[in-house]
Amino acid sequence: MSRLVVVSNRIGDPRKPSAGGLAVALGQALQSTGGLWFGWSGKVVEGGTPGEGELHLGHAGRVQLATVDLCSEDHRSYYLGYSNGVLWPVFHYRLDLADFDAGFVGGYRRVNQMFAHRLANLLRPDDIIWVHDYHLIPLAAELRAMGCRQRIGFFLHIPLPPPLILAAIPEHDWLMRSLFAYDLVGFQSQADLAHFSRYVGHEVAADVVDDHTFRAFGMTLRAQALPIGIDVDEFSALSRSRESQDMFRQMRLEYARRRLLLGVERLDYSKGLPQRLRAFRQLLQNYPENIGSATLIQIASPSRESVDAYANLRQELESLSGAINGDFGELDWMPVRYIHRNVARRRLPGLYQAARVALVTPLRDGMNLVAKEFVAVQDPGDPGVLVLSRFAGAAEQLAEALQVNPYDISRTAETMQRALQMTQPERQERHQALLRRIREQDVHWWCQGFLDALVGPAAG
Ligand code: ADQ
Repeated sequence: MSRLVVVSNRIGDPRKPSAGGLAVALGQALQSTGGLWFGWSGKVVEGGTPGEGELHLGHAGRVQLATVDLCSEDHRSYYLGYSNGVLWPVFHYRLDLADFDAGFVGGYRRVNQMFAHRLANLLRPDDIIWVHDYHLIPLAAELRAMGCRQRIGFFLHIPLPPPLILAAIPEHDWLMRSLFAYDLVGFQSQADLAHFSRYVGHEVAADVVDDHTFRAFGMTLRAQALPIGIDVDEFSALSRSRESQDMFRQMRLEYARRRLLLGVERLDYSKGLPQRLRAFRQLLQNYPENIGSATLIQIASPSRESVDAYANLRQELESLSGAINGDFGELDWMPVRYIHRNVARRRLPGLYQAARVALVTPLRDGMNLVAKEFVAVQDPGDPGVLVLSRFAGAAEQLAEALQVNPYDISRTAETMQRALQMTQPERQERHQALLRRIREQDVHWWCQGFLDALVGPAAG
């Protein structure tokens, strides 16, 4: 059996429960082949030389770990600058937030070259290489330039926007050309795949052989939509942990007379948080029976705080939630609990179980795993309701959720009300259908599906 090599910006220790379903699934795939996981160590070396990160080798069980440090300049330009200040906003349709002229692309290219050099020395001829996400788009092209002939696949965890949005990136042609160095490119949704097909058809005049096969620059690429899932059993097991059950009991006690609506995400402008708070305000205004009862718990964990757009968003959320509490709160009831902290992964299931409604209303999201985690741990006899943005990748799979356009504040408020009032039989029926799909298309299905497509017959 060939060895699997996973490359991602950050690597997780697959043995730790805090690692999450993706790390667990990749960890299992890596364990079975005695594989290698390569990525940034998470360490930033002040004043080091750009493009010269130290390599560290270690082990997690049978998995070999190889990590590289970044110097502060590479961290600034590759990670904060190009990955999170250009690619992240544009791929989430936010051209207004992209910082195109700061010259970050040099650092992005340099770090990809450095990763390729460090990795190439560790590769064996029959390795299968799986590269993850927008930080590493040009990695395969760099590896190929160094003579690597292994099969290389790429999975984009965030959305791919329509061609004219993508084309606003000054280096879009270089980025998209780099994708052709992969044998297989995976997207989260059919919509992303359709954008890719249109882009390469128009901008590159690629030969679109069929829905999944594209020829350009003398290379052939397969592209596929393969929605990422969660590890349902692992997450359900977590819901039986003491920490999770303590959390559930605490919440039930504290909010015994309330109906909880819950939002959980990283604090990010793609997640639609200001719109969600405005819709919640309208819920209280338009349906006053919720006053004294409906409580929104909004967890928004700190993320990329040194990027300006994130600091502004934090202020906006504090002011919106403060205003709702000031206008509607009572001595014994605060409508919004806004918490700018991480929740330990072991406690999350208990929080999901205590909520009557989950609000997953991003303006744009590659997939959104919170939606799936919420469904996975509901009590099938008395489940909560998922309110889901039609602009999350998960919306293609989760048709039985109550879907909303998060920009439409009053309809979102109406849908929150509908979710709060939904009868038990309707909740059960929707939940059953959602859970079935989440189980069928879980993270192991996703992982195996990608690897089968990657090692399948050569694209030609
Ligand atoms: P993210 O944007 O980080 O990931 P998401 O899929 O919602 O988003 O969450 C990933 C994990 O983080 C989940 O397991 C969730 O439980 C956890 N998490 C989120 N907020 C948390 C919080 N405040 N406290 C504790 N845990 C929290 C990117 C893409 C997504 C895509 C994933 C996987 O942006 O669209 O679903 O990758 O491909």
